[in-house]
Amino acid sequence: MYRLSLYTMKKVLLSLLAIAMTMPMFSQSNVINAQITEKGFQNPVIPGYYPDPSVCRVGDDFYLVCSSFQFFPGVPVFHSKDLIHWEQIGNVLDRPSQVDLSRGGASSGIFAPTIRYHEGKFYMITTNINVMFGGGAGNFIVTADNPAGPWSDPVFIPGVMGIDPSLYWEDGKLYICWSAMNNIALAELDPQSFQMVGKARSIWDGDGDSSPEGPHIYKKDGYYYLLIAEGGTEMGHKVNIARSRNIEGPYTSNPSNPILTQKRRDSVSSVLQGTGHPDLIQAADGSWWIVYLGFRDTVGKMHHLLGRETCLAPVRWDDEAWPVVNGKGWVDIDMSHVKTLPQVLMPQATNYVDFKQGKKLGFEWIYTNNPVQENYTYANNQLLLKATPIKLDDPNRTPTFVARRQTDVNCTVTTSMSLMDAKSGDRAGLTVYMDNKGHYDVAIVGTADGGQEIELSYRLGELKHIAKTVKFNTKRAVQFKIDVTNSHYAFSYSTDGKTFQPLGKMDSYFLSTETLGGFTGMLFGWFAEGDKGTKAVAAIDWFDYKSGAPYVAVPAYPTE
Ligand code: 6LW
Repeated sequence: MYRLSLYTMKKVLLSLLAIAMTMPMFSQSNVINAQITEKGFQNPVIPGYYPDPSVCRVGDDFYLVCSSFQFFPGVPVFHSKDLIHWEQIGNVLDRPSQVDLSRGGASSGIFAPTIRYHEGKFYMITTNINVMFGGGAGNFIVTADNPAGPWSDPVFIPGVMGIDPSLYWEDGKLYICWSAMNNIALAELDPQSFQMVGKARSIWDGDGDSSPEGPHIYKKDGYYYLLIAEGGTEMGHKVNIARSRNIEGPYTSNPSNPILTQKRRDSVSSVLQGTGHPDLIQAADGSWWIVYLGFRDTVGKMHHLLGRETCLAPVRWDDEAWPVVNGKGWVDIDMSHVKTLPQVLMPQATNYVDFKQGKKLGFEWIYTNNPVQENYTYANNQLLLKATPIKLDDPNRTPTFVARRQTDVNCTVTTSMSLMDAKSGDRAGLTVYMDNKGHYDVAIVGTADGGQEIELSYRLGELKHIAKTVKFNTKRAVQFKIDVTNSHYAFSYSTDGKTFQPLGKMDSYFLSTETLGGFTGMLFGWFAEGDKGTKAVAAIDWFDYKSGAPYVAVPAYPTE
């Protein structure tokens, strides 16, 4: 079902392509740390919904970008010295003038980006699916002198019909390759105007699996290597490679393809599945690495929650000059056997957020579509969220909603908030959010008698249900807590910040990507909504995200 829905989604998108052929961001920095091992590392290296990684290197510094879909700001940028520990240093698309997300629903918007460094400049190229749906040129380039930004406004490239564009420079020429549905296409771009020179040509169909996509071209020892993903971004995802002496082909498949797949006998029961969408990088010491996405089947029964996460593996070149991933063509969560680059730790993440002394939300906080910035203000050491009639459930619209990713399987989220000027129909709270069709909410709601209640509710597709209501007749702050394991989200509330009353727990299974579909992953955030004319304002005091015990994998095929 899930496979079908994603497949159908891509099909619809690509058929539309075929037809088309004829806020100021915030200052606080956020850091994500992979688990440190004396030797080696643990996958994912960037946990949580950070898919479709692309990486470039400048000296000893690596920069990586991920896709972001309907969320704003778009395309998070990370910095690392060792490919293991990454710090988010900004977002490429952090001004509404760079990205129109107004028309898209869940998993629309910004698809896979590529980041490259060329002669002193950074380039990021990606696809805005919303623009393509509108019949426009969806692929665009932005540039920057500093990967932390500011990045330029976009230059769109008409004639590039497809997704997952990538750039390659040689001898003053600039090439673009991309996934054009059933094949990989190549064209030359004018290096200044980024417009197409001549015609696009098909250079490789892949190895016969569905969805040849995510192409990148590299040159090594006289060969052009064309690295792609095939099989679709679900369980059958894999990495294939071909090469040619000529950039335009013909390309010859590696006889040992796929060079990465978890569909092997030894890896099919690993918790890490769906590995694909890769990018290769050579470190300054000459070693080769591959970044790729994978998802963790943590719910069991082949269901995952945290989205597709950024992973890493070492690469060597065999005697026939083909790359070998992790020595065996499959990967693990535990990569402690790997000899790494000298490890350089990044500062700890700022998981506790308050708004004292002018503090604001950091780079890692995201909104759906293009947010209305006036609905998010700071006053009296609080973040104020203005309720609007646009609901969390509404597709293609921007509700008052701001969230961060779930980055641990086990974690606890707590917040303190109050709701001011609430009437019946007004609602503000903390949500466990996959998308507008799937979320679990704990909220303060206004009542007809001018009072307030606490409400636990869910939306799962067409199912909407209020699971519990608790009388709550004070307008002081309430604390909401969510205790998270691989199997459940358990909700509780407190009025003194110490004693929490349980409200109920809900299964993670039903919020999983396999149940709801889509390309994103779980978020925790606040929302504020009401009926027409609402004057309600939610006031947030603080938010605390605490990582729990590291997840201990259960077999992907439970034996019970
Ligand atoms: C992306 C494609 C893919 O454009 O899924 O996993 C699409 N790979 O390459 C959305 O992430």
